Amino acid sequence: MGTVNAATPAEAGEVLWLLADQGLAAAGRREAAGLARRAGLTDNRSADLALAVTEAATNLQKHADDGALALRITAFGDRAAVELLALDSGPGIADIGAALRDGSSTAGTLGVGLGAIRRLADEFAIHTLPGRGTCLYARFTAPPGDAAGPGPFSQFSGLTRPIGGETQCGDTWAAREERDARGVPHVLVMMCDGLGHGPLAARAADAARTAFRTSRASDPAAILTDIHAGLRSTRGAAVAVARVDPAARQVSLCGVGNTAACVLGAESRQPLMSVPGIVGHNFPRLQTFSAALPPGQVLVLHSDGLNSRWQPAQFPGLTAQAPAVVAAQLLWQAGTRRDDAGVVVVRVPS
Ligand SMILES: [Mn+2]
Repeated sequence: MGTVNAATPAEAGEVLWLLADQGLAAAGRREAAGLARRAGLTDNRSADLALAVTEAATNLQKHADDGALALRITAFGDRAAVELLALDSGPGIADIGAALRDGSSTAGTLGVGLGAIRRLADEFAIHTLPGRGTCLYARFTAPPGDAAGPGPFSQFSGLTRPIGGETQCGDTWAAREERDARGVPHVLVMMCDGLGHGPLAARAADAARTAFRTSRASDPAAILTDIHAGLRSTRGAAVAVARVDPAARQVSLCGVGNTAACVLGAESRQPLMSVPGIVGHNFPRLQTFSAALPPGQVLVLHSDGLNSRWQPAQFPGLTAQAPAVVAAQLLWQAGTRRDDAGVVVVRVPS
């Protein structure tokens, strides 16, 4: 079954993590301006992004016990965007509707507030957990046009964060939508945890992304076999590859080593198992597991930098959110800073 169209790939890129401290707004604006230039945002959109970063940073400093901004460029084909995530372990927002109303700045002084961030961004989302924190997401898309609403940006996304003290991350993800010879679409997704951390783990992660990108296979076990070949000269990794068939609402996953995967519902978590081994070095007999992907549920793959004891009931409303928000909230709430952490999420349009 030949692949005729490998459209809409997406990969983990560099994520700029900025921890909340006194200089957060200025540092955030400086990094955002650099990303806006590289992504090709117009001057007006770059200014809008700077305003959003300022407000998000001020919110974190005033209200959060612990918080961070994450900024990155996301590209799908010829479309690029700058994405802003603001994550915190603060009290949460009791009344999001009120917080989003014009003029109700949570920062008190700027007078722009969350409502302004929502108005400025091409895409905006917020997910709050009372007593535990808030995840805010805003996307600023470069010309030829904004990509708001349904489209590749809403189908899959992920997030990585390096272990404390490192800038390079050994955890990575990649995803793409393909069509088979009859034009039927499916989504392929990879989660990779390079052994250890630091530059050598990041090198294994790079090799896994390259092998995933260049593999012509469309079956998880065959793609994983290609990744194994691509990782031979690296220190190796735990890798899982999944295929989502939207029409059949079916997921199949083939994984080697310690990554986690599940179909996540509002109150359910259906695990998909990996087998022990090290991709690139100690390649076991592969096994592929399948599960249904019911409407309203999402596929989640994550590294062992997230505590596997998280429960769906701890995240009310999360499965209704965009994949970028699901990934970010899970990483922030269940991730450890003592290891690289990575999450990737696939949502099938209902
Ligand atoms: Mn790890």
